[in-house]
Amino acid sequence: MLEKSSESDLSATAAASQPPLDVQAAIAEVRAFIDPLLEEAVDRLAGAPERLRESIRYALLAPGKRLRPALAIWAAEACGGSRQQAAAGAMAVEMIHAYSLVHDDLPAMDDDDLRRGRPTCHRAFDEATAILCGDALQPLAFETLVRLLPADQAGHACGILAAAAGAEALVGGQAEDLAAEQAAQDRSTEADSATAHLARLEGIHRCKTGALFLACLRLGGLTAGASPEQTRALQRYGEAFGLAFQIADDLLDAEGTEEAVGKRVGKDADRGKLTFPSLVGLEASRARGHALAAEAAAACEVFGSRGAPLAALAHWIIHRNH
Ligand code: GRG
Repeated sequence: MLEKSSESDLSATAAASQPPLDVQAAIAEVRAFIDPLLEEAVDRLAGAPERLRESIRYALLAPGKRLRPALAIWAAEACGGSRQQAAAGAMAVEMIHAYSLVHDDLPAMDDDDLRRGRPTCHRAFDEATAILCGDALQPLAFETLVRLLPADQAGHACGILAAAAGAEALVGGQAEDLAAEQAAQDRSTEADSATAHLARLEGIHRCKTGALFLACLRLGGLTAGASPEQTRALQRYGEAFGLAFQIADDLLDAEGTEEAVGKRVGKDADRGKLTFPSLVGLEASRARGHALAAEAAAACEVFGSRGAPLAALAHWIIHRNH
């Protein structure tokens, strides 16, 4: 399904005439490709203390959706590259993502017991091990890029990932999110207008969630030698996708079940957190999510049929129930 398309496939007309893509099956295919590579990266840590290594295996190979590897691989394929070329970037972003989830679940942050349908890392192991597990996943991501990418791509790839994971993106977004939660509890921002709240919320999500999604697409594009036009399309796709994903995540927290989502739900409302549904309501949130998904899919037109998995994922993301 995700094999490289022949030249005759390349027009948007051809894309439109193809059968709809089964996103779940395509994601399962990505997982079957990437998980053995992630497992191998953990096995390579033979010199690490066993408990630490097993916590890394537990966090990294937990049954998540593997959306970030899928984005990196499908971005590369959209630009005419291969999944093999995209593999290092796909592995590295999943390592950063896994670390961020482990740390986010810690008692000092979200204090969660359930993640990806299983006890969180600090529950399955202990708090110190979970902190160290996240600490170890970060250098592992950069080591993976340097070890597996051609020398002329590795430095650029490390820069892309470092920017997305750093204080002006993922970590900064988390800090802002924690501060916003505290402010909501203190009721110190009550005077702010809904527009100001919405702008703050979108800023948090651009950093906390969107930056890593964009990094997946940039890494995929880099490894495939994307043209400037393709790079711009990936950027446009990523910006719309990131926000659509977050709106869907908020909707799942408001309406989903713990069984389907694999983590505690309803916690945003419990904590008075800023979310799209709390600011604009469920229906308007859903409508915005669908509009953003359509915008992301439209950005894929430049790729012809090779962009079909990315386009289908954008629609799936807002319809998903987990
Ligand atoms: C601790 C630096 C640091 C950052 C944490 C990832 C994160 C930032 C917080 C997680 C809390 C959360 C629900 C964020 C919203 C978006 C998000 C990252 C959801 C989880 O991503 P999925 O749905 O997860 O792709 P799976 O488990 O499928 O990989």
